[in-house]
Amino acid sequence: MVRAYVALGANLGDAAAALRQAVKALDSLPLTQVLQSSSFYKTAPLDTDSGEESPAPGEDYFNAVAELDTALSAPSLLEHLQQIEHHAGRERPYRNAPRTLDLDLLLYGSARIGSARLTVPHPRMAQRAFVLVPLAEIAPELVSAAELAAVSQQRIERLGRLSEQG
Ligand code: A4P
Ligand code: MG
Repeated sequence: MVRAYVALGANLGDAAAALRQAVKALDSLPLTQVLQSSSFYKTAPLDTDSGEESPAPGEDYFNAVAELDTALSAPSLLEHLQQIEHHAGRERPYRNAPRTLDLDLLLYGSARIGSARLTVPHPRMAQRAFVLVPLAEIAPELVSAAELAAVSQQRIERLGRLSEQG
């Protein structure tokens, strides 16, 4: 089994429901179980190329992070994540477009992967409060105080635990 972390994001439709559904779908993947998931967070949409808050159109995001144990390979896990996105009605009209569900593989054990389809650790995770704050909630040993301080200007508001969401 490999310990993996998946970032969940949504800012179209009922985003909270999309995240709740996604955690269930992750837990239903073959050879995989969700050990814990973070609170939901309401976050300002970021243009992640610049790391600045984006003026681009779009609602606030709901974000969370889930911790998994999986015996799937990393490429297979990515494929399953994309299937879950697809089932949630994800369309990709353009980069950083609003989305019903985005699932990013943050960490896959201690693996370093740099293939055409998959980069792990996720290359932009260190610039994103919407990843680091929920990750630190469930795996504090993985996020340093310096990393959190570096993204402290980004707007992020903690909502309830998953189990408390409607
Ligand atoms: N890919 C490579 N590595 C990975 C990985 N570790 N996990 C490839 C997931 N996918 C990975 O992703 C494009 C391609 O990345 C995939 O085909 C896969 O092979 P995508 O999900 O199709 O497209 P995207 O999400 O629009 O692009 P990208 O680069 O994933 O965007 P980001 O970086 O995910 O940013 N603001 C807030 N507040 N909250 C958010 O959740 N999300 C984004 C999207 C922008 N701003 C946001 C948020
Ligand atoms: Mg993505």
